[in-house]
Formats: sequence, C-alpha cells, structure tokens
Amino acid sequence: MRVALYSYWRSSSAWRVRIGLHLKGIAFDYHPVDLRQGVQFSTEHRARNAMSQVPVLEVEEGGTTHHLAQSMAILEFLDERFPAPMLLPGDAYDRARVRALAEHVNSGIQPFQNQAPQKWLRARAEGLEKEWVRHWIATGLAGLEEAVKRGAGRFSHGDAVTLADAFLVPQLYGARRFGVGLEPYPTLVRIEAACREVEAFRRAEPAAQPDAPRDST
Ligand SMILES: N[C@@H](CCC(=O)N[C@@H](CS)C(=O)NCC(=O)O)C(=O)O
Repeated sequence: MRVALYSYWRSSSAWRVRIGLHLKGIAFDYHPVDLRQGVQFSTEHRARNAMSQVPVLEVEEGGTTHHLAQSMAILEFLDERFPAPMLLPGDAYDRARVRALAEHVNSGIQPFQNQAPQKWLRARAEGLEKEWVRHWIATGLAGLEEAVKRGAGRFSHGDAVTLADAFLVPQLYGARRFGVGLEPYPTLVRIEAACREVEAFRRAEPAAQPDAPRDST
C-alpha cells in the first residue's frame, strides 16, 4: 500500500489527517496544494476531490488508486485499516461522544472560517468576513468547552488521544489566527497543551510542513 496526502500547510482539515497518520506511524508522501494560488480548483485536483478542497488521501492498493475526501471519513478509514492506536473508543456511547465532539468542529465551526464563504462575504461587505469568522469560532468554542468538560481527562475524552483531539488542536490554531481570545475556554487550552507533548501532534503542525513559508512559526 502506498499512501499520499494532498495537503496545505495551514489547512486545519488536512492537519487533522496529518495527526492521524503520524499517530498511527503511517509513512506518506506529501503533496502540497496551494490554496492561496487556487490550485484546489485545477482540473487535476477536482478529479481527486469534487469539492475542490484538501485533504485528499491517495491510497494505492492492489493496482487501484483511491482518492478519499473529508477528514472524518479519512480518519475513520485509517482507524479501520490501521487500528493501533484506535482514535475511536470501543464502546458505542463513547464513540458517539467522540464523533460528536469532532463534529462540533467539523460542521459547527470550521466551515464558517473557510476561504470560500469569507470571499463571498468580502465581495458584499469588505471587512464583514472577519467579524463573521470570529463570531462563529467564539460561539462554537463556547459550546465545545461545555461539551468537552463533561468527559475530559488528560484529553477530550478521558486519558487517551481520540479523534476529538485531532479536530480540536487545529481549530484552536484557527481561533488564534483570526484573533479570537481563548481565555473563556480553559479546558480546551489545557487539552491542547497535553496534545503538544505528543510527538505526532508536533510533527503535524503547520510550521513543520514542507510547504510552510520559512517565517511561519
Ligand atoms: N469537511 C471537510 C472540510 C475541508 C475543507 O474545508 N478544506 C479547506 C481547507 S481547511 C479547503 O480546502 N478550502 C479550499 C477553499 O476554501 O477554496 C473535511 O473535513 O475534509
């Protein structure tokens, strides 16, 4: 099996997958897709992902090349094919909780900060897009803080890293990037610090990627 990731250094969704790949010790080729230059809209990339987005996980196996889209689906695929360490817990209720925490970010926060809606808003009211992004991140993180608090240990769900942490860490980076203060979310910030002690999380950080600008730290 050969694995390659189509990624962009600062993409929070691609970052989630990088965390999963590193946690599981899966070797992969890194193919940058420059979202600033619009490479996601090229014919080649659209053939890999009809939504013109990253991440895309390319998996070559048994003579077939698969292009997997959507970070949640990719991470679940990785959990099925490379079970150690599992990112989803064994118990169905625990699994539902971890998926829900990940979805808070995946469908409740990140889509609002994406380039496409920002561009759409900016074209109608210059500057409004920044207010919009900050509003949805702050509101979403408030809900996430409450939800995580109810079952957190060292990490979002007890004391083992799960999928929920792979979604949380990139989202907090996004919050800082857009100028959202993190003081109201002490549990989330504490878990982020615990994640940063794990090498796989450090290897997945934007500044550690080959397409990151030199001054990106
Ligand atoms: N739900 C998707 C979201 C993917 C996504 O939003 N990717 C962003 C980068 S984080 C992207 O490619 N944006 C390109 C654009 O807005 O033009 C996932 O989890 O993979």
